[in-house]
Amino acid sequence: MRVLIAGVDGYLGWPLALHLRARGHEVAGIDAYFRRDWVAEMGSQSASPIRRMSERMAAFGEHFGTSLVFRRGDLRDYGVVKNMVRAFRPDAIVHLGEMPSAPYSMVDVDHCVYTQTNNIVGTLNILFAMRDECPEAHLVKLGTMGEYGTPNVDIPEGSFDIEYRGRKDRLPFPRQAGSWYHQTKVHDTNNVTMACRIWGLRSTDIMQGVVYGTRIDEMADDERLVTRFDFDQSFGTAINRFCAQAVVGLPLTPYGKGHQRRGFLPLRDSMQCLTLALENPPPPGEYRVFNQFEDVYDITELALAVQRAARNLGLEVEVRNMVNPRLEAEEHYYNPDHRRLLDLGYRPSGDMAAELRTMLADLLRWRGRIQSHVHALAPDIRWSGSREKCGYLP
Ligand code: USQ
Repeated sequence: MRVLIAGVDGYLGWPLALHLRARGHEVAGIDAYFRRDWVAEMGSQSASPIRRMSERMAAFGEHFGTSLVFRRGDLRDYGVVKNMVRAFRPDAIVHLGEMPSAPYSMVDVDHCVYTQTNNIVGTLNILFAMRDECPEAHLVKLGTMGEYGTPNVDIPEGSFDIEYRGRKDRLPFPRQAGSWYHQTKVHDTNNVTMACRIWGLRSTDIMQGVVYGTRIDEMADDERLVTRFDFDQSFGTAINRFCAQAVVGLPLTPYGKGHQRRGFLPLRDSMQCLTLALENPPPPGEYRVFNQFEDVYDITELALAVQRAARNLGLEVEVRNMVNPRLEAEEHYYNPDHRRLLDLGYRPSGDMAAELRTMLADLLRWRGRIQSHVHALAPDIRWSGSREKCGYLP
């Protein structure tokens, strides 16, 4: 299969290129390196020493005996997207090329508008390029579990059956995003759904939980193939930040009450699921949704799991709750369905403790890179609008 990855320089895009190539697929990628710039804007860097794309490509060629087709380009430019699609003629496009941080989108009006423009326009350009150049192709689009928010009822996979005044239908489950970033994914969902309905495109929308981990088997022990690992207040997820805090000896910081719940899955399982979606496309005209995560954890449980894994490596760290810079429910019901990928053959690797050990061991090697940007761990982007460092709670 010929697969075009939009956002191939990112945390998921790069390992996906390796994973698909190892399974014999032909892979092309497009990226404008914006993630590197956004993280630099946050005063940080990837803890893992990711290489320039030219070095990544050289290593890719050595490992797989064939080069990665790569183009540097901005998805907001329709000409760039259309030309890439026309030249490569993909059977599938995996769209990972969006600005993925909730805090970054909440900084101010400029960051909100930038996030919405970047994400929504990029997706629209891909949809139009598909209509005009490859209408048979399958769009695998990265959504987020955060589209659903934290409703007080069970969350189905995308849609639910409803009966109202004696009539029945299947309707999209209400989306209640909690950040301008998550809201872009809701808008994308609406746009992709319509493109499938009116143009007969096919798409899988992946409502993915928080992905964690530093490696997949295809990286072997070649550091040139490593993927990025962010820990700053915007691009570091809670699990990444806890691991980074542990290796530099800072307290782990659940925000507020610390009972926010999220679905998690390891990087290697995210690769497995994206591949299952690609290799089992829906028929033309179908828009389908997969909720993609393995286990649900409360943020405090997560901090305690990182604390235990760190202790096993001889690192003693405290867990100290911090003032919450976000406006969100700090204690809530959370029970999403996730059957469809399991039905397709997804086998969860399921061992968070083992994955945390590997992450912490990798981060210990890269400790100097975290230490030199340790200030980036302290949150000050308040969702109410101010910019004031958050202290620990008593
Ligand atoms: N949190 C802490 N302490 C920290 C950092 C975060 O308690 O030091 C809390 C946050 O307040 C939040 C929860 O942890 O309640 C999760 O935050 P996160 O930054 O780990 O994840 P989130 O903002 O939800 O976004 C991440 C990815 C995003 C993806 C999403 C999937 O950055 O791209 O869409 O996870 S999901 O969470 O399922 O919506």
